[in-house]
Amino acid sequence: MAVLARYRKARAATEASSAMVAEVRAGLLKDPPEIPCKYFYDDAGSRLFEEITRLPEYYQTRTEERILEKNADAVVARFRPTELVELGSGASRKTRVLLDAMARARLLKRCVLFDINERSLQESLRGLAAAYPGLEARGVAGDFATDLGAIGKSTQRRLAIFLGGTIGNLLPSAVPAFLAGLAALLSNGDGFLLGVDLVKDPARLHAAYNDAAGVTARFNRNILKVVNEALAGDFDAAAFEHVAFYDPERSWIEMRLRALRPTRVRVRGAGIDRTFEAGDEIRTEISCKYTRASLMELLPGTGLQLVDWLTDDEGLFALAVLERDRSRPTAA
Ligand code: SAH
Ligand code: AVI
Repeated sequence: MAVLARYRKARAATEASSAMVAEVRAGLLKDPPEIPCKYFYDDAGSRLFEEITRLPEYYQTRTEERILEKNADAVVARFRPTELVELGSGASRKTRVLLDAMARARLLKRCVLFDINERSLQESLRGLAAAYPGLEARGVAGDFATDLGAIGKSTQRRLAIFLGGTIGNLLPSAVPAFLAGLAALLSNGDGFLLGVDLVKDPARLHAAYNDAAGVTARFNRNILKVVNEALAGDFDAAAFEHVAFYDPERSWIEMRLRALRPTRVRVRGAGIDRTFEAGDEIRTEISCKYTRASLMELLPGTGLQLVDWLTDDEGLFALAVLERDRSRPTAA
């Protein structure tokens, strides 16, 4: 059977880069300044994230994979999907656990990957095309906060997945609208698996974001190189140190870059010229940690309801099994 593996961009490159100018400018003018975390993921940043997933301290990836392996057949039996849709797909390794379960159930037909990094999409699509002959695989490159509509509706029964705890990188206040946007791509009774990192001992969280090998620090500083390259900036990454701490009031990890000495920065493409004093910080990421209850608070009005909650023995990570509300009319 012919293999279809293609990808397209949700927005023209010029539009995406003018969005970056506006976002980086607005972020750096904030007090305290910030750079949106989606800009971590150029090719080097995506490789560094993959390295993070293999670190002994970063329990998230391997824990989620084990939960998936244990439950994939049951999830597939429940929703009987013929099409898998993955947001923030990255290297798409865990994707295969579900594709295998769909293939075992003789349901597998289609797969849609959505990611901001085009190379990750291309490599993942190539890998899936080779591993699953006959799979109709396509990719959409875009920002899941704004471009989900580019995925389009489907007549297939869909299972959407958003793994890795990436939902935690959105502000909780932005999550309901994001979930409603995702629900609009589904039909009544379709499923959605959402990976959430759970509230736990702060020491465990601290270790996961301050690994001994310093990979997370390199990942964090890489964002300055991304800004320099895309927007003619002159950030000296060596003048900033990695900071990551758990904020128990907000239940999130916050990553920052702290200036080690006074440093002047110009980002010509974004019209920025400012000095950071020693100790000044730029927020680069939040990573929210949830409980079943705090996640459920975000669901009303989204069109999604929680039908199962799958965790590991230590309660480190959870897969929320959500269903597109059957009582709602499906959007046209
Ligand atoms: N799902 C994989 C990868 C998680 S890393 C896993 O569980 O291991 C987060 C992924 O989301 C990366 O592949 C990154 O490129 C992508 N990403 C981050 N912000 C994004 C955004 N705003 N829109 C689309 N993709 C994004
Ligand atoms: C992709 N995301 C869920 C990761 C996280 O843990 O928030 C990104 C990351 N940041 C530091 N380490 C990993």
